[in-house]
Amino acid sequence: MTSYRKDFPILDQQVNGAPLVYLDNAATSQKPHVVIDALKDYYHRYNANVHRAVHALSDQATVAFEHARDRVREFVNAGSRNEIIFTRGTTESINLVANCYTGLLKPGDEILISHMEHHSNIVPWQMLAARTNAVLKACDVNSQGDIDLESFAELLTDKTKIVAIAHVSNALGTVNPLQQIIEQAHEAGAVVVVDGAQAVPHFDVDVSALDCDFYAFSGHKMYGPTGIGVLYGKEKLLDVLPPWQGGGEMIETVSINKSTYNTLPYKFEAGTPNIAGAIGLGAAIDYLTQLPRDEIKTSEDELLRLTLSQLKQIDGVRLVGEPEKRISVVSFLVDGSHPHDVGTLLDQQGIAVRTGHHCAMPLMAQLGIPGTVRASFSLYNSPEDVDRLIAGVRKAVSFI
Ligand code: C6P
Repeated sequence: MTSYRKDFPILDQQVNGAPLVYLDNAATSQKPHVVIDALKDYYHRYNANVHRAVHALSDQATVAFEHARDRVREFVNAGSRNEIIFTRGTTESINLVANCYTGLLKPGDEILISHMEHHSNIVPWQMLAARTNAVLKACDVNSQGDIDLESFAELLTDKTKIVAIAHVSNALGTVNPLQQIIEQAHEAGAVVVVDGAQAVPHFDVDVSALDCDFYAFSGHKMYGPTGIGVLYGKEKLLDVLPPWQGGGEMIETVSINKSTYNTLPYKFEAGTPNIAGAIGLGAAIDYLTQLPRDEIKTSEDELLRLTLSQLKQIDGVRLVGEPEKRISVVSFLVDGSHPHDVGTLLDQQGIAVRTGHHCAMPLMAQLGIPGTVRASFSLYNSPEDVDRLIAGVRKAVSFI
């Protein structure tokens, strides 16, 4: 297996006296040279605003920005570039949809989510429900960490107008049976919003094959910069949704009392966008798509298998969630200790993990725990990183 570690300059450093083992990839991934170079190149050579001027630099920036949109379209296999809206990230993408549906829901309509969702896929729907007097419902998650499909089917009714569901759980790594969920939701007449933040970094996503209505993701979890993300939406739905933010770029004409709006995708991109971020995201997609993704998935799965089997052998360690299908994310607890203490002891050994509720408090409540220690793997992690983690956990257990 090729090592991709050398592509990521930040990994070549010592933390607390030990070589860095970075296992917090679900929070944000590191950036390869090519992405850092793309950002630098934009600011060094052609920084200018997009779509607004006739001068050469603006033209060059616009071409690069729009090229990034084309790369995103190909990456998720959307039917049209009009369906790709640049946002700040998954959170903003979901907020965009939730805001735009304000005028389309009526009192008593229902929004269905799951207990597994990240707060970004809960709070915007609570706010939408409060604005419209719609009802927010959440299906159960079982103790394995899978969505309870019976509970989902029970809660899905002809009143359900929106189903919002994660493709992959950030806290447990569960890969949800999206195809089935989407088919059932469509039969009930609901649109489906997918939170794809944890999916796109790990496997190919085809929004056309999935037939989801909206798909949200962030650049920074898939080797791109922070502050840039994507909302994919079916063109026929985006066409009828009203814009959510007003300002430059999203308009066609403006008079003091009235404005007409730009065509897609610009109708949803008010103001100067994150130009460097979009260009950096395009570079991240170029980087990812030239790699053997299936091979990388197999190696990430092997790291997951190794970690699970070795953690199970440590007395006092309890794995949280054993979902049917999962990506390389492992949540666990150490008896008699708070996750933060374990995380701190690992950090002292140069191992970066995340601890806490992972912005999934309703999931933690369903599982009856306050939080977990979470190790999340990426394409640059290796079996040596697993060895370091296991040795680190053993040491932490011996201290506690
Ligand atoms: N999860 C984690 O450590 P933003 O912040 O907009 O890029 O992504 C929000 C988000 C939405 N959905 C899921 C499934 C996510 O995992 C995240 C971000 C990070 O798990 C930070 S809380």
